[in-house]
Amino acid sequence: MKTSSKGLAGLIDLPVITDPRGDLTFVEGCNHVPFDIARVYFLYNVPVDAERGGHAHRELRQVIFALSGSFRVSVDNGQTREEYWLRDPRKGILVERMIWREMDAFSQGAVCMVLASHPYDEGDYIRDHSTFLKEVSGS
Ligand code: T46
Repeated sequence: MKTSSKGLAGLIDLPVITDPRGDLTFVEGCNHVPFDIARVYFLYNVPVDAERGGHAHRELRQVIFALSGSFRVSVDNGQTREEYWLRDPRKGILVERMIWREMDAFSQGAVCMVLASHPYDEGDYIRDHSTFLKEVSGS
């Protein structure tokens, strides 16, 4: 697994096979990402002024990629906030549990792919920032 971390999000670098027909990138759960992939979802047709995310997950771990175009992901652990720009389909960010995330600045036609460690469960979401701050600080 090629993962590095310089901050709140892990950086995932997927392999690429290049030949005259173009590039091929692949991803295997528990190999290129540090969990079994239970769900994959896509965000597309996103208006350039849209803001997505605005929540944290109690258990869910995810890796976020920009398959096409670019967008910004802001992550926050309750103490520190960092921004990452995704624009290369081979490079993703690992967002661990109990990290608040916001996504914006989508380019025209951007496509976001997310690999998730669990099936969808609305009960795993914390959609209120003050609740997040209380839970992440353990109070
Ligand atoms: C995240 C960011 C990066 C489902 O029914 N199944 C699903 O798998 C997902 C992801 C969503 N939904 C429903 C729940 C809502 O009624 O789709 C609706 C929109 O979801 P939400 O407002 O949470 O979408 P985003 O783009 O703000 O957040 C999504 C993920 O939910 C979230 O886990 O980290 O993308």
